[in-house]
Amino acid sequence: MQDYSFDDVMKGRGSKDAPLDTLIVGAGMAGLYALYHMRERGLSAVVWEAGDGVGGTWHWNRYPGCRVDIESVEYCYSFSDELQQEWEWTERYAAQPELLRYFNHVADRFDLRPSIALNTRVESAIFDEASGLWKVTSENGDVAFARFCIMATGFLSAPNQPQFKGMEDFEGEQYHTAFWPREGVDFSGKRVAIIGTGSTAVQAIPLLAQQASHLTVFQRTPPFAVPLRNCEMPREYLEKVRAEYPEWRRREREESFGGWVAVNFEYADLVTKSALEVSEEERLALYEDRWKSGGLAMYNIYPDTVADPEANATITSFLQEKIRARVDDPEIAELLTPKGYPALTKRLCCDTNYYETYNRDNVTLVDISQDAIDHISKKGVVVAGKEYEVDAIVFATGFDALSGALLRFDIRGRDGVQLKDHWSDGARTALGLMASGFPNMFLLDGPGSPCPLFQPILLSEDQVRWVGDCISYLDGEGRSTIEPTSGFEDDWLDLCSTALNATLFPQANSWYVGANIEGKGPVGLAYFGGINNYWDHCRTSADNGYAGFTLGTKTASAMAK
Ligand code: NA7
Repeated sequence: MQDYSFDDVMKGRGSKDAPLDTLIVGAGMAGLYALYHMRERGLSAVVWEAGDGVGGTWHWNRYPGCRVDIESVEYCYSFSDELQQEWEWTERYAAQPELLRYFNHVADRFDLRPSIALNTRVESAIFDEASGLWKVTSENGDVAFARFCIMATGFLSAPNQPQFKGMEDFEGEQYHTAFWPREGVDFSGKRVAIIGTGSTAVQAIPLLAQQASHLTVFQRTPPFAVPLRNCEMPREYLEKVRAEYPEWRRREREESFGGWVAVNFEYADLVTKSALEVSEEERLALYEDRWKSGGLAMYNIYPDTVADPEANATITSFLQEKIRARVDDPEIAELLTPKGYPALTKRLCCDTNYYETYNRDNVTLVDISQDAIDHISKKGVVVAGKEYEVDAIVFATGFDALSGALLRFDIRGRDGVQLKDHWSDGARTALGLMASGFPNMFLLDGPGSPCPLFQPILLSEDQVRWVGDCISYLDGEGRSTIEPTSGFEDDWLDLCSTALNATLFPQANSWYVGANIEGKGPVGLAYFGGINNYWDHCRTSADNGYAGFTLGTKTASAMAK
């Protein structure tokens, strides 16, 4: 692996007179493929990446237990069959180090590194109307100009760090799971607090409990967690999927959530019935089968479980009983059993010995659903007048999802309008791909896309192709800019809201709908109308000369160049 200096990456590229075709922000899963694809199209492309390595999510999240909860054979790129055939996944669900190796391998195998400027955090991206170019500036003071800006900034990449009173007074150590020290942390003999019980905490808690002298878990909302059932990758399964990849990928794209096809090391049969159409016996047998399969297979089930309260109640009570059965102390079991919101509407967590961890003597569960954390003292966490003394606090408090990363730097479109102002009432996009007033700026896995309910690698691959086709179209037609009309953006927002409101998802305070961040949701932050419908909309627009978008001609000053 050889990384290149900023100057090497940018050599002779990206000036106002010789702009880049594309500047891509972020070297995670979406940005790496965007770079590959734009190059394949003969477009110039560079990536600016804030971190000192590639891999995005898997570069930053290094907390104990961090692993993907979509099967490894599915949670990987599909664009290169050679890559699919050669990468040797070692576990059914890859752990963070293996995923990081994979994305580094991709960067090397496709010779992407010479075009990736690491340690280059974007400070601003400003559309210059006179030239029709994006001017991008890094925190280091570097400047580049590009015809198109592709935001591959990640949908779970802006960590949510609640500001508790007194945090700065705490005398022990504090960590956020999304900024985990590279060298790891040794909690042996220490009293540790963890705040949050989402997917991240559910992965970390069993391992923290094994190491710490005592672990205190502060739980605001109990999650629904199901066993992951990770194991070494069965050789014959890997071979089978490799032999059948075209069909797996087709089904992932067309019939499922893009990577949640596998059940019991097989394709899942697509269930189209209502949960209420079948006998209780049949329904429970299917739930049991999915539960035994492990992981997100519980989603791959009667579709009305996410739309109809009565149908949902059947899976909610099934999962509640599974939780109670795993915890020895009935009072703790009740605290751990979610009530008051439908199962599946907060993302299911996938666990390895999560509930059993509460049967250990060195673990305390503190319910903060009624009495929130009051403050952090010098010695620990204070709730309802009681101080829990600890040596370290771990914040597993999630992310400002989808729009968060795009609002943490200065993006300005036409007339100097800032994206944060354009989105002051919530993120608005057309097709999840562009925002009105921000010409030639594309979003990958962004707000208004189906990303939260789809496998993000596959979605971004397909979005990148849409973007590539769009740029080729513009170039072919001699057009210099594309941007959605505000009417199209309004319509898309309406569609997102209508689709969302036809589901039970707004009933939970989750990142899916922005409700985990104060003042943000619940909003139609994503497209919940189904992946096939999503691509119908995207294709229809493209096939009709990008209907819903305004295409600009070259400005006089740009023509002169
Ligand atoms: P999540 O799922 O958003 O979980 C964050 C957790 O932190 C959740 O339990 C929150 O409680 C809790 N939280 C957040 N702020 C606070 C405050 N102020 N006080 C107490 N507790 C708080 O994030 P994850 O990182 O676990 O997972 C994100 C996704 O990554 C996951 O869905 C997978 O797709 C991968 P709450 O539930 O809001 O009451």
